[in-house]
Amino acid sequence: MTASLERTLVIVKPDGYARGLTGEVLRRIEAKGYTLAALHVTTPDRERLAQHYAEHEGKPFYEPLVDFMASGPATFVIVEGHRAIEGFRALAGATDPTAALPGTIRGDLGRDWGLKVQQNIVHGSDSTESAEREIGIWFPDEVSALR
Ligand code: RTP
Ligand code: MG
Repeated sequence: MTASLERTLVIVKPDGYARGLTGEVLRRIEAKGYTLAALHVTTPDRERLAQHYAEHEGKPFYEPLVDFMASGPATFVIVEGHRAIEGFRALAGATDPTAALPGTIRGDLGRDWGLKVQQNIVHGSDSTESAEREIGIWFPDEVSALR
């Protein structure tokens, strides 16, 4: 194993699930050559969402973000591959789906709906530390499962 083999936590958020875009997102991840190491569908509970989004507590979009994320089923995925954290962030595109470049998940499939929070289809961990922290929240049995 080389140091660049990484795991990242991807979430197809409730908007992506409700719009039937889960398969399209997973297709892009697989087409890029990353591995789907674990996957489950659940409506996220507020307690774990508060842990997941702790860095955003107090920001104007925090409460709408937790409400949105708790609003319905989402798909949680551990994605594996060399430099998968940066690679998935590139696939996802910019946070604001209006500004996200065409060719990215958010740029191709997302838009601004005029809501208090950006509904932007996917989440991807932003560092190795975040990835391991987030995997520990949503996949407690997979904490040291990197193959
Ligand atoms: P993510 O964590 O979901 O992968 O997205 P990100 O790093 O690109 O964005 P981040 O700054 O971590 O924000 C987390 C999520 O909060 C929502 N958000 N809405 N002003 C807004 O309306 C706003 N700002 C952030 C988005 O759903 C974003 O993905
Ligand atoms: Mg983030």
